[in-house]
Amino acid sequence: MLTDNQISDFSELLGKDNICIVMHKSPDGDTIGSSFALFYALKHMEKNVELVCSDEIPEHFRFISDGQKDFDMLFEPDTVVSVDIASETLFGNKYGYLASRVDYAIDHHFSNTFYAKKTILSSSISSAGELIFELFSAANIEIDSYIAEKLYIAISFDSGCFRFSNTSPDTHRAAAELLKFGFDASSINVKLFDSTSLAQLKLESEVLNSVKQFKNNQISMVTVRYSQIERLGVNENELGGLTSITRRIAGTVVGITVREKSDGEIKISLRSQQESPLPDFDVSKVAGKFGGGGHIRAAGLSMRCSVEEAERKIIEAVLEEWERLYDNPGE
Ligand SMILES: [Mn+2]
Repeated sequence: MLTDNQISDFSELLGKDNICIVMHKSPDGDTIGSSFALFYALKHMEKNVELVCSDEIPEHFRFISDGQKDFDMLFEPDTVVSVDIASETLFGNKYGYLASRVDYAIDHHFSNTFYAKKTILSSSISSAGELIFELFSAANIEIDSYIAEKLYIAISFDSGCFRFSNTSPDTHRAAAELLKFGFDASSINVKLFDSTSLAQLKLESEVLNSVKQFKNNQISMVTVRYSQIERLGVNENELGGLTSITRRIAGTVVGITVREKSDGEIKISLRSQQESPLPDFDVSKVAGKFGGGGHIRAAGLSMRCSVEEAERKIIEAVLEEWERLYDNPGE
């Protein structure tokens, strides 16, 4: 449920003009879908509005951006709005300078660093798409099938097609409202979740072959080296699925994906999924120790060191938190 403050901040935003909407770097289905939905809603209100993203839209997400690949600043904005961006570093390089002048951040990450003048944050909600759906409803903004489809994509993407624990009755209610517009949800979900290139499947099988497990196989760590990505010809933009590959190993409570990028940076994704009565393993807490962030069950960070060192540091930090939580509770 939205607060009165969130609703009044959003109506204030609706009173502005010359608006620039910013997506996060390495754009995903949520930031693209929600930003496009907001963009068209503001366009329908006859606002001067533009969309930017520091990185290119990966090919498999271009059905969300209507084929658009990159974004140029078309005019100097009076108002800057970020969508789905938890912290300044996630603005990326090209539009990183906008991070210091954001008027409204619309976000659902509890690790949000409050970099914006006003932050419309709902950290219990599945996606920026669901939050924007709620804001549109509260502000009586009329949506059409185009906008509905973008919001549905955003919600389905971030909720893992309604499988992740961030999926609430409200998430389903939002999706149900949006589905009334009659777009082809089935083909959207196939594109988002079931379509993988052969090269990517080969990479996944190599990666799973080298899985390392700890604590009775409840912690799984996989490592992806840049040389593998290059050899198999997988597009670096299309590696999003690897971040949750450990989820697919039955029995995994904490999943770690260590990925070496072409520039040598090491990107680490952390995922957790525990069933009660185990207390939650908050992966954003571990990510935070290395300057990263995210949610309780999905977080990320990056390091500049060798792959081996990154593996050692992250497993050490995860084991430390594991032992505190599960092996020596109450200490
Ligand atoms: Mn999101």
